[in-house]
Amino acid sequence: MTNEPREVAGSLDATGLRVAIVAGRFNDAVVDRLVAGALDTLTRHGADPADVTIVRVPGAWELPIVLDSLAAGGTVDALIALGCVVRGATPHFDYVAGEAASGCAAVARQRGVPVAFGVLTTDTWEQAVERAGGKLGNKGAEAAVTAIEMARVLKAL
Ligand code: INI
Repeated sequence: MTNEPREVAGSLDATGLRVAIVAGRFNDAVVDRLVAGALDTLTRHGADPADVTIVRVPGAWELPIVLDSLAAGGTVDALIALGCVVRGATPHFDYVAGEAASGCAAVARQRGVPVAFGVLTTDTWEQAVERAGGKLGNKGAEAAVTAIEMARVLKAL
């Protein structure tokens, strides 16, 4: 008998997974495309739309508190954070983008529920559009794939 390492990997099968998408309304023209990309990806991978909850919040700053509440509720296998923060000419960007990122990471670590980070943080509006179904793909769809894989990894551990 050979000794083989135990290898754990997550499939991309979303059948039966309960997923919540939390999306900021700020820059909603872009964020709505991220939501559509995430939803399309989840259902293409087998998720039942009835098992997907979409929660809208004012902006990226508000994402972590709602993610935390959903994770604490114990009714979701994975969370997807979607938003769009455009730098413009204000240092506000750094606070909003920074807190969104660290808050999402904290929820995942503290609650043990994966949080896929699909928050665009760009210098310009054009860069955001390119990443929301434009020539550089759809960050919402990418986040959905990550959410599925991480939900499966955690279930397989
Ligand atoms: N929220 C965003 O999601 N994106 C932004 O680009 C943004 N800018 O630029 O200010 C933004 N600000 C609002 C913030 O998320 C909060 O909703 C607000 O500060 C109230 O708490």
